[in-house]
Amino acid sequence: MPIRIDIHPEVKKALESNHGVVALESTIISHGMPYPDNLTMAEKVEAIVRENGSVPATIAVLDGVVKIGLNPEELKTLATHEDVMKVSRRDIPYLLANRAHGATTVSGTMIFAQMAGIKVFATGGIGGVHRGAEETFDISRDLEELADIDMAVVCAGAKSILDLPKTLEYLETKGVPVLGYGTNELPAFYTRESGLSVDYEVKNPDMVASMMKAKFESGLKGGMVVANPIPEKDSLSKTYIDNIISAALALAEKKGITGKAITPFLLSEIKDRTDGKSLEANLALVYNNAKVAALIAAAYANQQ
Ligand code: PSU
Ligand code: MN
Repeated sequence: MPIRIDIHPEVKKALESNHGVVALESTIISHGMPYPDNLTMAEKVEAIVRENGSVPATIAVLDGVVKIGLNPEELKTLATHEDVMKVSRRDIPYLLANRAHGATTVSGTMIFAQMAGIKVFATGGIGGVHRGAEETFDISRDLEELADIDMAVVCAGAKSILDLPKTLEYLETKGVPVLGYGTNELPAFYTRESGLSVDYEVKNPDMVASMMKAKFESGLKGGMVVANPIPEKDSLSKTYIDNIISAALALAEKKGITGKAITPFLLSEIKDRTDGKSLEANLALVYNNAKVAALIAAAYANQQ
């Protein structure tokens, strides 16, 4: 049973004519936000990528077929269907063999984007080393794909449900540069500050494109993180959100939630505890990342 990959004609044409293409994940749609905000978000992100000179390719698996670029009806299925798996690398064999629906995490999306030849990916936040990982061993597969796959991943850093210093150490071990987009501080998703430094500050899309070219053409293997801070006006107060995250983490522990369920649980718990303010911030940072990724994809296409 060969893997079936269906590349949307618009994406195919863009790839063939060396036009910028931005991969977009689908776990954020099916498991990261409630309906209908998730669908509005998915549509708006695609529009923003287009407005900024690239073609969007939202990636998911429907009935066991890998979709690179979705039509409006397929986006709606992902946003509303009850039975959509959260898919990282280890879930792919089951998903394909059983012709199931799957929403791809950063890990899953990178794998399929690479198969299609896409080099730039926009998301909200990447997975990383979880707090308490020294006990639980919970380290997201996202970090391994970043280590292996030639791709620039634009995100708003990672939220403090993770252990950010350990996540940075892990990325260093794996040879993944963390670039701050217009900042030398690692953004922490809902906030612009984390107290931690990025490896290098980049000032514009061309600088990122040049580093991508240097890394990918030298055969070094692996990706890079482009950490793009949430716009000031949309950011939340650090002490406010950190307290809420701590409470959500304590509840997850009390309930014994582990594995792939923990990130979606925390996201939904944080949303409820902030009366939706975290969701507003999440939407704003995703839009900001889509824009920057579109500009980077266009700049990278220009340098080819
Ligand atoms: N972080 C967020 N929002 C998300 C995710 C992470 O702020 O929606 C999703 C992404 O799809 C990411 C995945 O790849 O969670 C990581 O899951 P895990 O921690 O189970 O590896
Ligand atoms: Mn995990």
